[in-house]
Amino acid sequence: MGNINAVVHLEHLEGGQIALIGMDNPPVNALGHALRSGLAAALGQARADRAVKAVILIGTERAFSAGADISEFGKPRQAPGLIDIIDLLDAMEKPVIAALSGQALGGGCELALGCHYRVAAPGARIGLPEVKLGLLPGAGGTQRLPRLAGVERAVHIIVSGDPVAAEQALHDGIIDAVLSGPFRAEAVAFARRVIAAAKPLRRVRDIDEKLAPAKADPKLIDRAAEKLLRRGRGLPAPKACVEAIRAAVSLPFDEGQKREAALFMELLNSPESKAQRHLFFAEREAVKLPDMPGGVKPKRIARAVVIGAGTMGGGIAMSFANFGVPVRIIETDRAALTRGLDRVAENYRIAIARGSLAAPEMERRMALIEGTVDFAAVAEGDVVIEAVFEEMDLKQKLFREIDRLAKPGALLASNTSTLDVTKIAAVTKRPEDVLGMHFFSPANVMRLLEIVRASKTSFEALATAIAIGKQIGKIPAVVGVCDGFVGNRMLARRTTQAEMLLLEGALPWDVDAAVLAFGFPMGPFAMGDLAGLDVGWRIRKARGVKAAISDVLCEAGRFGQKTGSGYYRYEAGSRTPVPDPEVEKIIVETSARLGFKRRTIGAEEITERMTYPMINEGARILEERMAMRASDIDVIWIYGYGWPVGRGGPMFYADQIGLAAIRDRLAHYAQATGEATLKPAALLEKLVAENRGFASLPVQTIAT
Ligand code: 3H9
Repeated sequence: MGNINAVVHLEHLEGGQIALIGMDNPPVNALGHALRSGLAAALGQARADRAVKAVILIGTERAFSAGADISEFGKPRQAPGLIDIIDLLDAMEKPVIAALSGQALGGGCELALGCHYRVAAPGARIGLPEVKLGLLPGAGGTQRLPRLAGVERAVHIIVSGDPVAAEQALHDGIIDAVLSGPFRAEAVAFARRVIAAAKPLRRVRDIDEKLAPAKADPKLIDRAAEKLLRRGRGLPAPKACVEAIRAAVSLPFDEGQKREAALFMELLNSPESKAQRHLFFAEREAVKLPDMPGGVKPKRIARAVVIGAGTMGGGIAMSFANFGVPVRIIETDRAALTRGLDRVAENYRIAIARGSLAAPEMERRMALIEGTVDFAAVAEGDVVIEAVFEEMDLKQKLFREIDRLAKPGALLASNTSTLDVTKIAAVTKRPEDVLGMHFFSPANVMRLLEIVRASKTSFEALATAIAIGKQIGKIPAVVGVCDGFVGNRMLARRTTQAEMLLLEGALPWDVDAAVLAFGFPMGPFAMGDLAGLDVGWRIRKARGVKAAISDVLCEAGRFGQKTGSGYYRYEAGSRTPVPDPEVEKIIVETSARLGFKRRTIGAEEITERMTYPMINEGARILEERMAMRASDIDVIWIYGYGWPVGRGGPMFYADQIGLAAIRDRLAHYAQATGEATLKPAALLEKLVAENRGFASLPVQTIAT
């Protein structure tokens, strides 16, 4: 309990010369109202106390502060605001030292920039990640950081949103020292030195030297931002960040700060930021199981085993190695193993060539990946992940072997994307240790990890899978056992509609253009060509299902990029899809053969049919309790399938559009096409009748 209020305390040290203001608002010192008013009161006392010669502002080991309290955005503002506190710091007549440990992010970093000195513990992370919430640093960050780090570095830090380590921050001029040793005592010693030196106060707002290069060369900002803006894929926040930094260069400090505040308010009210803030919390919710008993702890994972050195197995192995976890890949024959390991090495070499990986780092990672053809190596894994061909018999056979060899208590996971994990678990004597860990291709890049809870999976196994996901930089979401789980099950609805649109009158490039315009990085047909059309063709043949156009293309040997033609054609050595009159001919003929009367289909209809049927399936998934919350589905589509972040995921998007409108359009398309899956789901009907959205649904347990 603090002595100023519940989250702030004030201590007098060194005979009263040093006032230490401590922030303790668990878990990460978000700057909510209590913390802000506590700080205002503590600063007021320190200012009034004549004995005080210097002030230290300090947080906890975990966080100096993770910034403004995101859950307060969109609610009425309560004074004092963060800018008021930073103004108080800035105007103090005695030196204020920010002592940064753990995370100093967003408003937390801005608080520190408002102080006269900044010192950090080794390993502290300092940054302005607001752009990832669709915002910009709105409490002076865009004005002060360029004054300390220079415009180029500031553009990089603010527009990427990626934090820097304390050592880098020192190099950039953002902080004054990295203190090793007991942090609090060292910070006090630093304050003593500041008092002894009695130098005039150095306010960041008054520093101008580092702005000079950008003042002399107005294009410098644009050059620094160019690449980062391309990565921002048209979102408004990255552009606004650049505009605010431009204001730091071209306007006096106070004017620049006004410009920053205006841009911040615009972003705060934008639909994109609302969506991105929704995702911030959704990501964290997706791993919370309402029925998880208290005290369940994940097991420690020191070594992983991956079975299968195909594209998936190799990518999964890389995911472990990338985060320092030793991993064994098991293959049945040496040639396949060598091919798999070569592919892994090639992927790393591409990363080096692109400049995203340092050469020694590749060596370190490759050294963590060890291949073998000896199945007995299964015994080494704390987690064993099977990534072989999608065939139930094969997987069951493997799991019998894994059960025989794996160490007691090891987590046993299948990377299946479609098969019933409960049936796989049933062949072992330890179904409680078995679950699905569904990675997305390319597994070393895609962040989504669907964790499939089978009927007997234990809570400990689930907690361990979630912890592994976090350990290797993934975004885990727990789902139930059903065909295609959550992501692929919804994707299948879109695929059906895409094919229907071709039969009814659209062409692949019309559909892809509408999906691109919606914000996806790729349309379904270009995506199909990239993945290879033969994969789905083979699965359909095995299941006795048909897809009129895709089947005809495959029969003609058009498997996509790998054969130089699919829904599009490709020039030799190029990955650029080129519309192909040959495909148009095939489509028109197939439509006619099947008795369709082709019509012009507008972009609006295409967009609706590429999104609403997925939302409908999402509603069925919730009805069947295959997902715990609507927001989990959003997380899956954002991180696994490239749903545009600015639209917050399919279920969030549905709530923004209004469920009644979606229900009506689905009912219309169901009637017009006769397609049964377009019929509005019962849950959708119920929510419309009750005038509610998906966000109003309470969290539920996964049905097992
Ligand atoms: C800002 O500062 C705007 C200003 O420029 C201008 C204002 C005028 N607020 O991630 P974790 C919660 S915008 C509210 O699991 P980790 C989080 O939801 C802000 N809550 O831990 C979770 O709750 P729960 C700019 C927050 O160790 C719990 O804390 N700042 C906030 O893996 C633990 O979080 C950012 O964007 C917050 N600011 O990672 C930083 N931060 O336990 C956002 C966290 O109920 N935060 N929570 O699920 C992060 O990036 C990570 O949380 C952090 C810790 C790296 C700090």
